Amino acid sequence: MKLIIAIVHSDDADALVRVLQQSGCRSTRISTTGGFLREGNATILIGTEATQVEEVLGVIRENCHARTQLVSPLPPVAEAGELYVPRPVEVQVGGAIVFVLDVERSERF
Ligand code: 2BA
Repeated sequence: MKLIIAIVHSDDADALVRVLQQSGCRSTRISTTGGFLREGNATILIGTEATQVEEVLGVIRENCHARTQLVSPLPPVAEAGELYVPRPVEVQVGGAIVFVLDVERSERF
């Protein structure tokens, strides 16, 4: 068995969970926060048979879209009297960051 961990944009999470459900996959959505942007995203946990992994990855690929976002970098330590004008930089977020892990054992009690 495998555990797929997918970190996705919050706006894509509902559709992804719905399509996974329609495909017969069980999933859990957790509300998470990205360490860099400090903005909400969603982490989807999907326990699945190893033979289903590629199909699940295909569903994730089709339902999660890359976006660009502007970020204002933190100001550097400035000398007194210096003026720092922050220039937003563009970063690309997602579509999805995916980890596939081996599951040693899984039980439902
Ligand atoms: P964030 O940490 O908020 O990162 C958002 C986007 O900012 C990233 O998109 C990346 O394009 C950029 N970014 C992140 N750290 C950066 C840095 N140190 N310097 C420059 N740009 C940086 P993605 O790579 O698509 O990541 C989307 C979200 O997935 C991340 O949100 C984070 O929540 C998660 N993530 C990405 N890689 C991860 C990893 N190796 N381990 C755990 N979570 C990860």
